[in-house]
Amino acid sequence: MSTPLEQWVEQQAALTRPRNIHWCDGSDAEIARLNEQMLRDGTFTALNEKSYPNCYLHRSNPNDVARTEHVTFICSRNKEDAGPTNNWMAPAEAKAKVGALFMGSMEGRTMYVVPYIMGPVSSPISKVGVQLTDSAYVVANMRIMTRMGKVALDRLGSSPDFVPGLHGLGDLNPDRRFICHFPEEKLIWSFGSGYGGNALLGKKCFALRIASAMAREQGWMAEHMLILGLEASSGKVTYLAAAFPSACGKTNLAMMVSALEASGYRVWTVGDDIAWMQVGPDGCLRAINPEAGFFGVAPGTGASTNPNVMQALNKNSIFTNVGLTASREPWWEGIEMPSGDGMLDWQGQPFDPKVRTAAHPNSRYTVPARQAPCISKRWEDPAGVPISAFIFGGRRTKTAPLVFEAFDWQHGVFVGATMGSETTAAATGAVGVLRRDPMAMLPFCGYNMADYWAHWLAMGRRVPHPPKIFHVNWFRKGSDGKFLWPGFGENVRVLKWMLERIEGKGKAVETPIGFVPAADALTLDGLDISRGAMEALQRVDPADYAAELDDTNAFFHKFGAKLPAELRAEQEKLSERLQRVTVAQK
Ligand code: OXD
Ligand code: MN
Repeated sequence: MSTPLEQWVEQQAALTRPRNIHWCDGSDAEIARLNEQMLRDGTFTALNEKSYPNCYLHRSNPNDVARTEHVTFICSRNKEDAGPTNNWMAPAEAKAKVGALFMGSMEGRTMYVVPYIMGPVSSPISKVGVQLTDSAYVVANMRIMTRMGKVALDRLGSSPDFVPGLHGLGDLNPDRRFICHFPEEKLIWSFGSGYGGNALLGKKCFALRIASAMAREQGWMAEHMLILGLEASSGKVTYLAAAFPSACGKTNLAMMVSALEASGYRVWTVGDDIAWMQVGPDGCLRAINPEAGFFGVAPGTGASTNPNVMQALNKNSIFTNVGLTASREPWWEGIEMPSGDGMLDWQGQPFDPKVRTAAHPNSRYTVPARQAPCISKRWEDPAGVPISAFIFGGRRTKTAPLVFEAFDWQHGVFVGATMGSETTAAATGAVGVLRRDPMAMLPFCGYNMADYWAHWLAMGRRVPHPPKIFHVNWFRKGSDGKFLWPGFGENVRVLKWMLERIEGKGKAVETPIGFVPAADALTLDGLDISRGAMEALQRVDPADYAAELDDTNAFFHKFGAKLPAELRAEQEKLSERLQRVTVAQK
């Protein structure tokens, strides 16, 4: 008798008609063979064996370098269940349209069966997925980003409890590219792209879009959040989870070398992109990182901005769309190392800054998390780590202060729901355009965002000790157009204030949008920042927030009657608080 997995693989093979089927065991011998094969067929270029042992460069098709949100679909039975912020396609239409593309698409190719676990191997919070793909590059990345192979098959046994994902490269024609999610069936179909966020199905497709739908049904949370442990001088570690849109510094924050290390404040990394959280027996939200690696944005990463990842990525790593120096080392803008002469750019052409940057702005490294010197001792704790605070943040040149704390859970959900951020190169489309990106989940929520907010509100009632909620903005600029806050390792100063608030100690003043640190509450010793810059960073301008209210009103309007009444009430309360200060100032 074949297992449900074997039956599904057989059906998909009948559709895609591969020449061979290879069941991945995740072994060293297997990946060595695949790497050899990719070196031979040009998918991989070997890097300097001395300085970057077991590392490879991959240059993708230049039309396939980022997530493609316009061809990402939620295929729920009812359009309303996808909501106004997702693209929707009826399941039958998606099956017909994309099924026709899959038909025979693996002829002459190998179909890899990639069983994987999202989360620590023995954690009850973890889940199994199985991806079928005709891309060896995807297999190599999945081996770093998940617990892949025999270990997952052993966990699954003959159970039908896995999330199936079918992935095919097709001819990489952007007009025949579809990333489809079937939340009722818990199924993923991705066709026509080899880019990580579209093709490593464990990541955005399963761990966020499908998992968010599962989490709502089952009473837990799947969030686009890093998880870090902040160690205080007492040695106690407090865990925080932070949601920022793509390419807004989650990896750098999660792996930060603290500017306050001399006073005993250190940061430990649990995860850099995704958190799965359940209510623990202690009444706290317990979080695991479902991933096993970091798929980080390379440009802007260097010894001063993220020394931890720089130490992690010089072995067993894959680099996608970066430059290649004459000594066969990877190079990107902001790496803080000389490139020397004779560098090739990410398209394999002699580097000419007049033509293009050396690395694509969304070029990536894929690195095993365990290689990071800052990895938390508890990063694979099967019970997860207890989360004491959530941090929301966006890339805002104006309006949002460095940090504020929400008044309570309901207000915090409103703060998350109205988050805005300027777009980045992680997705195709214009960069630097302000858009509302609730909880940094706009591209990743597998169902109607209004139902998602209702789920957040319900979780607040369900968790006996809910995390406090903060909002940060590292990106505010002064009138000279320069960033006001130095960011990176200095961000620990803001985290320290949060810790003090969690412990009921940090001093704060109330503003219409929430509590901000009192004038002397942030530890600024050793930091060269003027009083004027600090004031500008922390300014809450009622006129800016009134404009913000109009924008969020228009955004909320899209959700019609589905918008939770609590969020409308928070909107009104904010409006009243803003009016009160405006009148008082007159
Ligand atoms: C990512 C993204 O790759 O958010 O993490 O795009
Ligand atoms: Mn992300």
